[in-house]
Amino acid sequence: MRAVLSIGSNMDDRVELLRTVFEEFKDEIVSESRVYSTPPWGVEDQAEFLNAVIIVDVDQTPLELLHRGQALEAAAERVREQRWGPRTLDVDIIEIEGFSSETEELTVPHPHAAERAFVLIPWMAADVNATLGGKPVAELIGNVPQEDIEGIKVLGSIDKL
Ligand code: A4P
Ligand code: MG
Repeated sequence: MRAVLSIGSNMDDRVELLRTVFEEFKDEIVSESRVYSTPPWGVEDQAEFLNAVIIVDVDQTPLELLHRGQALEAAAERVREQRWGPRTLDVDIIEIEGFSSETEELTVPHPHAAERAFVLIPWMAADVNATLGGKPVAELIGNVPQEDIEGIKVLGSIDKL
């Protein structure tokens, strides 16, 4: 099963926290973006995030993959205080090839992906032909506010950070 993961951190050692996800999936990564610094979306009064997108091929069910991401969040001592608020590590499943779900536990495709430059820009970098809901990600990027895009900066590949 092929899945697109969006990972983010805006607390503690952000690079090392993102690295735990790259490490966890190292044998299953098909493609990955570099790490980006991104202005906070949703709740703007919080620290800058680091974000990346990883495309994985896993021999697992969607819920098993979700739980694997949640185990990484737990290992990062993730506490859930505020919606869209600060977090040590967030592992979101953006899309799973040939699968959709609308339960509270797992909503895929991710309902906010199309509005989020911090997802779309790294995703297109990992897969230039990516589509979401039948639309090219490149086209969706054209619909997000310009200021969201302008604030995003490439930091570099995880191996070099
Ligand atoms: N869940 C349902 N669908 C999914 C999915 N596709 N992937 C469930 C992952 N989890 C999914 O997750 C709460 C529940 O969502 C889980 O129990 C899982 O079963 P959560 O991560 O605690 O909370 P949330 O509802 O996703 O809200 P959260 O995490 O507060 O917001 P988001 O939507 O994850 O956004 N700005 C920048 N620049 N970069 C960021 O990374 N992240 C957020 C958080 C806000 N602003 C940001 C960033
Ligand atoms: Mg989340």
